[in-house]
Amino acid sequence: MPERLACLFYSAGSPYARICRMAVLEAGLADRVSEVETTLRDPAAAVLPFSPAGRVPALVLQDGTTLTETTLVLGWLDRMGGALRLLPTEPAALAAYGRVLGLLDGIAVWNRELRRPETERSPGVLALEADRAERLGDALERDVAAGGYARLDAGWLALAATLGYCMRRHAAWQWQPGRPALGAWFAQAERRDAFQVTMPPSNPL
Ligand SMILES: N[C@@H](CCC(=O)N[C@@H](CS)C(=O)NCC(=O)O)C(=O)O
Repeated sequence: MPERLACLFYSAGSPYARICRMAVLEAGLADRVSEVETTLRDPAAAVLPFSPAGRVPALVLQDGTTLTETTLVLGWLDRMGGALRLLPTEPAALAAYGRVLGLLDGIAVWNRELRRPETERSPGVLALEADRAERLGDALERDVAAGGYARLDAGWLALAATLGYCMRRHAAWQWQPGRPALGAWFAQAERRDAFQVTMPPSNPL
């Protein structure tokens, strides 16, 4: 463990880990949470000795406890007393965060399917996830047009990470056409330093 209070395992391409990485920066906790990059789906992954799930984000606390799952990590960051309240308590803001996680989980399944050789891809899964993304994209367009996702919290971070993922690593979903409010929202989100310094590498998929 580095000399900080907690250590966040991440991979540069992971939108889930990016939510937590942006949260650390936006909450002003970067001097207390160090970052360690790990490979994924790799028996030699640096995160494996700390978490048998081998997924990111994983937050290793000073006593060796490892927290996995983005929402639990955000909850812990809140307990570290940063400048920002990340996990909302109001139902509408919680629902907004959950809506984006629903989109991101679907995109992750869709993207995993696309990583298979073409002959092994399930057309049913691809169609289901494309439909889900379109539905959620339309709902988010309405939400944002009505003033949603204005506060910098878990929902905001998840939306920025998800749309950012689609821009650079999941171009299979063209979320922008017909969604001007979401496009304008993303344009302001991507100007933030925390978004810029956590930019994932682009992927041809
Ligand atoms: N439900 C988890 C999802 C995390 C997740 O799936 N992370 C991916 C990277 S985007 C991962 O670590 N994948 C590696 C694997 O599946 O082995 C969360 O909310 O944090």
